[in-house]
Amino acid sequence: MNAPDPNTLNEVEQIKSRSRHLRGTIADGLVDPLTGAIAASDNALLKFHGSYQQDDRDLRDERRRQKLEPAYQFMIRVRLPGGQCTPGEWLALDDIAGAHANGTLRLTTRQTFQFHGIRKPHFKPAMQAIRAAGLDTIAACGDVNRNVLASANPHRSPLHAAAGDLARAISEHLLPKTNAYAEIWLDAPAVDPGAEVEPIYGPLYLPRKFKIGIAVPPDNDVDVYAQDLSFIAVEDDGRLAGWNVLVGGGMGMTHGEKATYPRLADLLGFCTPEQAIAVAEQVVCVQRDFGDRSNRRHARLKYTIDDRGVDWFKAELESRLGFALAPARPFTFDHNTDAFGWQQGPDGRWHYTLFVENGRIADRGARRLRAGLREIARVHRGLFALTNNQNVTLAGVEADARPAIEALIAEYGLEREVSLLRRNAMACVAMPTCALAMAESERYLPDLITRLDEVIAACGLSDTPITLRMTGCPNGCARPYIAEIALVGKAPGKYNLYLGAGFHGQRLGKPYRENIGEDAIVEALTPLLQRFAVERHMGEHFGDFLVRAGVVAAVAAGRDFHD
Ligand code: SRM
Ligand code: SF4
Repeated sequence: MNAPDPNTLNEVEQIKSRSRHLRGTIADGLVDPLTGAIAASDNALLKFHGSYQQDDRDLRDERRRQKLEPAYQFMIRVRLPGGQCTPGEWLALDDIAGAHANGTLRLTTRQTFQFHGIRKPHFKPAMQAIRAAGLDTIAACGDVNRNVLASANPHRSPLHAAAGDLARAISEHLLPKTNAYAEIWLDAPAVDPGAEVEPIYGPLYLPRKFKIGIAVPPDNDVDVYAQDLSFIAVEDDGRLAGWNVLVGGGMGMTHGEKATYPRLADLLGFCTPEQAIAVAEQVVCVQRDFGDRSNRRHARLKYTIDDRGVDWFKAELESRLGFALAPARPFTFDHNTDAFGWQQGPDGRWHYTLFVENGRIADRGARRLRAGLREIARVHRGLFALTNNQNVTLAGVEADARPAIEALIAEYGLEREVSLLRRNAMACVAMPTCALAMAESERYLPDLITRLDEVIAACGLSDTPITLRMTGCPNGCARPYIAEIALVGKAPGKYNLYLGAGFHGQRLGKPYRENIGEDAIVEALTPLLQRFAVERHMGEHFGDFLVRAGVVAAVAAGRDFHD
């Protein structure tokens, strides 16, 4: 393990180094009755435990006027590799949402649950309830390997099952080993932090977050090109032959800072099923040793690879592995979206994918999503498989169990007629909980889509799938730069518009308009959709058309994104 130069460590690295393996003073902060917050330095550590301190931004101005501290609250993110959740776990998480959080569950773009609006007195009880449900939140955030994604629904095929198994195995293998989580949240007896060892991460953990996804073609639902490390299943006669390996994807950037950019992952080669865990570990270790610990905006693996070159990275990885990756095998993706409604799997069981607009599970109006899914959890004998697009699949339904589930879907108004544009869209959380949001996203995209649907219908494009993603800031939590239409928050009510990405996430979009509001967004898109309707080739996707028609240039590499 290379020791980083202590003189160049950024502030978060210094907090980590003093933290006694992620303990800091979190435990003291939790019982401090004078504030709803915890110490600022503990905020950096809290992430490793799967939580962020936030405040309700809708209330900020009013509380400032009243000279009150912000309405502090906590977001908790569950670790759920492969997005697999049993009905019992669903019921327990639903209870926690009601007892400790804001009464909603939020399905994320990384196949797990978030709770919002947890006040300090409820914080530890919520964490304990999650553990009592058999789940945890360890490393759901922080400078470590995060929730590992897998193509949704392990019941769909043996390859999907293998992807889910690998997601769980990698997640376990790369968990931090510190006892801090058990001590702070679960009242476990304290151990001496000085005697603890993090065999994979070392004392400073990683320079930045690290993300892994595992895909089963032709679905690119995990968006392999956006992950730090991806595995793509390669099939041989219906069996898993191994995995293609990709490295160096990422979405986050900062407006106006050209040194930051989204980047698509590079294909490195192929490994056998037995080699996959070692590959994951050693990719993490290379980044641990060479990632930038002085500048957090330059600390993701994508920059390590761009600075040193893919060939250097592959050689470093292979020297640590002690074997060379085989040449990558052919693969084909054709979409990164979900298939909705009932589908039958090869074993005869049924799977029902439910559209959850922007991942928010709440009881609103006639569509009582939270109550309906709770009732389904009481009778469902299969899995709840969270998708990578903020939706949920009721997986593994026996034919004789279908009618009961269908009756509940109807009773709670869960099935909703929505346009293809809406079904394939994603929005990040943004306001009012996200501290970094510059504009609305989850709360606003539904209304914008209603307007865009009219344009799309007038163009006769209602049956043409187009991907649209919105985020409230350039960090890219809904992976916008690989959606055919992307809107990225710049200021309240204003967005940058990016166009021309590949339909299954294989090409970055390009900046098209800056800092525009709703009318200008509709005005910019309308003539392009009209041209697309008339001039497109058979089967051509919107993003491909825009590049062919010269509306935007294809982005060759992330570094060229802003030009
Ligand atoms: Fe994210 C930070 C929400 C997926 C890139 N993300 C945040 C925070 C925690 C804001 C903060 O740091 O204070 C957001 C909390 C909002 C809230 O109130 O809940 C947040 N990110 C989300 C979620 C919930 C969006 C959603 O609508 O589902 C997703 C949770 C994933 C999970 O379950 O683990 C989420 N975030 C992503 C993705 C997509 C992905 O991973 O596939 C990305 C882009 C991919 C990538 O990492 O490159 C992403 N989030 C970021 C970044 C920019 C990272 C960078 O390299 O620059 C930040 C800010 C940061 O890390 O400094 C961020
Ligand atoms: Fe917040 Fe920005 Fe992520 Fe949206 S993209 S959740 S606004 S950090």
